[in-house]
Amino acid sequence: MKTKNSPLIHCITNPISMTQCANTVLALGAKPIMAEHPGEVKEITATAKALLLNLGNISGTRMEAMEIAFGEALVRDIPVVIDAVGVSCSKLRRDFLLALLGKRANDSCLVIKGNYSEILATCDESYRSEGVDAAKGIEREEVARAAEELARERGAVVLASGAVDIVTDGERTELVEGGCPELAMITGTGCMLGAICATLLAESRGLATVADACRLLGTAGEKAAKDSHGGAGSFLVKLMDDISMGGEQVMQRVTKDQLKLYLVTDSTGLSEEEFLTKVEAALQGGVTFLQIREKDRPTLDYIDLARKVHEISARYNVPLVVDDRVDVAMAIDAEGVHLGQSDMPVDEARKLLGDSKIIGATAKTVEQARVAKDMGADYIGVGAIYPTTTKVKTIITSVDTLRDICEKVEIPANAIGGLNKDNIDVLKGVPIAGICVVSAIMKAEDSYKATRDLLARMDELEIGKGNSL
Ligand code: TZP
Ligand code: MG
Repeated sequence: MKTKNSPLIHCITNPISMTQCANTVLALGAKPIMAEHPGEVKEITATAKALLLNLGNISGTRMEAMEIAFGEALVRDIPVVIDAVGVSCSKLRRDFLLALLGKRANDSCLVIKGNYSEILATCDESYRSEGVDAAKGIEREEVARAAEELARERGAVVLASGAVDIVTDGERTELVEGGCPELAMITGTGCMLGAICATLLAESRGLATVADACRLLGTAGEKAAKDSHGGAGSFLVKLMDDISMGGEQVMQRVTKDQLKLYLVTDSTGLSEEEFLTKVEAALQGGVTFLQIREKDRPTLDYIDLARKVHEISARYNVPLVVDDRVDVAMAIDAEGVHLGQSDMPVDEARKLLGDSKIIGATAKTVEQARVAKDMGADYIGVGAIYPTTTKVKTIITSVDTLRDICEKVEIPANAIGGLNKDNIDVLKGVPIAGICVVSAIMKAEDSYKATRDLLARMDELEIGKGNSL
């Protein structure tokens, strides 16, 4: 996720990783300023969209500057991330952190970040660890309890970073898995996480954004580890590459490219073997996204079939979502769900599924699409564009409405309904991410060929060329 409006991020941070933090802010499309002279920070913070205070390698000058900048951010309701580096090994830093927190009398946006030891030390004066790294063998549960208590007490979001990151506002706690040991191989990756948090918070406040920041660094780290073959130097270079070039990709639960040719399955009239063979042929042909849609199947059978489809789709690295049924999606750990207007509301589903799962929504108007997006949908299915022979309660949606949705709602939209290679020319020039089909592939004699033909026609017409918003 790149920032949209290049916000200015004021970072007062340690010199060890200052360049990395500045580059991280830049990589996300924002502007860093690392000012720390006590005589200028008030003025600088006043113009910033977020403030990062990192207690690493603290100095008297920076402490003074941080107090002034923090006061200014509180007055101006600017989001602040305090990275509690070293509070578990330094009484000076711990006392300073608590003094800072004591100055905050409003409910401004505040994130308190630390590794497991630092969060424990913030809560418990007697807790100590050696150096700035977290002690080994700390129970995650214990940290989660401390983080939740700290979040409630301070009215803040607390991020306890570790092998599993804990993000909590005291009411809700999200665990973010991912990342890799290589992130600890070089200095400053924790500081970079603080910089990512501050940057993203400049445009979107809240717990979900902090969790997104963790996910972004974790995913970029995993990719960098694969590409750098164990070298610490090249790991840092690759990590910066992934944050800058892949940032957008990393943050999205589903990319436009993945939505290009979206197959909604239908097992009607097919044996299980025929059905699975067809689905696999479509995947071989290049289907980029899969939805399992079974209307009349008992739950037990649905789960069984969905699990089999998921085993296949995983081999092709294609996301699988389940139509309507959040429970089935959870049971088989699918990549997400697709929800219609009379299904579970997107925000309720999000609570059950967590922040990492894809939620798609059906919309037939700009208003419906907007509501779905605001509730946390990742993409929209719009249709039916043409009358459909598939069993579904739907009405026709015009291409004009589809275009309107694409232009006005900032998540990818796909067209659906009666689409096949001979009639998708009406979609040329409409900024959709892709198309969804059932019959064009499921009812084809040769699903592999049908998929290839559809993709070829889409390329001819330049449909799904990543030109949607
Ligand atoms: N929603 C709107 S149209 C449709 C759904 C699920 C069915 C599309 O099927 P087909 O066979 O591609 O027309
Ligand atoms: Mg549905």
